Amino acid sequence: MKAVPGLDPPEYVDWSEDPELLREFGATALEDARRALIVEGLGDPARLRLYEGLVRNRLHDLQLKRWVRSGVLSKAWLGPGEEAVTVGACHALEAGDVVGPMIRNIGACHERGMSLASMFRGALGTEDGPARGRDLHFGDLEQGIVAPISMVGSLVPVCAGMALAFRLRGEPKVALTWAGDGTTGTAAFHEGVVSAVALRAPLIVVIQNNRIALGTPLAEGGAGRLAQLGGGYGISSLRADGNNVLDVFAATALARKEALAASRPVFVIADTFRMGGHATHDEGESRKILPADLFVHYGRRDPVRTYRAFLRQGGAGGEPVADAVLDEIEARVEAEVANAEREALSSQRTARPDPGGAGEGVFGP
Ligand SMILES: Cc1ncc(C[n+]2csc(CCOP(=O)(O)OP(=O)(O)O)c2C)c(N)n1
Ligand SMILES: [Mg+2]
Repeated sequence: MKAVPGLDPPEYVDWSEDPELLREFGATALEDARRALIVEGLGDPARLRLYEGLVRNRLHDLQLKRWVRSGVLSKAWLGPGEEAVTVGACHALEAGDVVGPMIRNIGACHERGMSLASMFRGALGTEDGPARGRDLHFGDLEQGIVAPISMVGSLVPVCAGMALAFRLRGEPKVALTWAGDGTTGTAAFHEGVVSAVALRAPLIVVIQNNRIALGTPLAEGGAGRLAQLGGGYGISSLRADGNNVLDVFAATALARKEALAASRPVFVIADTFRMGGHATHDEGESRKILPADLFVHYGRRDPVRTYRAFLRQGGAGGEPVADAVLDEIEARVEAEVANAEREALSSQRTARPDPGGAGEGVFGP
């Protein structure tokens, strides 16, 4: 896909296909026999839907960044380089499952059914947006999307409760939430996982290790600690390459099976890297804090471009996909983003929130 200099990380602007990395991508997806069965059994339409989801997630974020640059928004929380962790996990779920995305997983909203226009209205805080202009933490419970909670870790007990409800009602559904590497240190994360174990709730927690929490890099050896985390709770941890959408998909599909069959939570530990900042305001700081070679390493493994190149080449049970097919997907999503942008900007002009209604729908002591 086309890179946008100044908006995309420089590593994506300079990106070129590397046969060795494509070989590595296919080998990772097939390394585990059970995952290989899932990946090889994915039909071409499902493989292309994964690509479409990655492109939509990337272009959604680029649109928000454009708005920051042009002064429409003051700040945006984006996830360049981490899209496969969201898209791969969402696509492994079934209808009726619920998701609890955090800011880095906003792609879960569109991949689970929200329109981009609604999401952009949410970002612009319009009265006709999902939070009616109150907050940018939005979801849509009718579509099984729990709005993010600002306090990190708090979605783990919430989703544990939802998973418990599914088990008590005898419904074969799971709740899935994401927790960053930093979030795994919170009391809420621990309480949520311990409750899910004790109450036998079919919960999936995707631990999204992007190696940093705000401005604090994951300590040396931290990835090893995360990989061991499940052992402490007596539950499985399925490690996944967070830049490989097929691997995240297959690991999550296995986690879903286990969570339902054994009525217990399962971790998927996805290793990836934050190519941007915590938000748009500290991208430069990130480049100072984190070693430059990490940006080079993960930049070469852009989850969107690498997957596109892998699809073109064919492998892991898939036929080679023509450039025209992939270009058409990108053009369709670009048009979707452009239409959604127009609709949301129009709402910004015509549907400003009424300050008099600020207290409506707010619950508190
Ligand atoms: C309980 C709580 N403490 C602190 C914060 C401020 N804060 C917001 S995001 C963040 C870092 C989270 O890091 P991580 O879990 O690794 O997720 P990432 O941002 O890397 O995706 C912090 C400290 C918060 N929102 N909630
Ligand atoms: Mg992190």
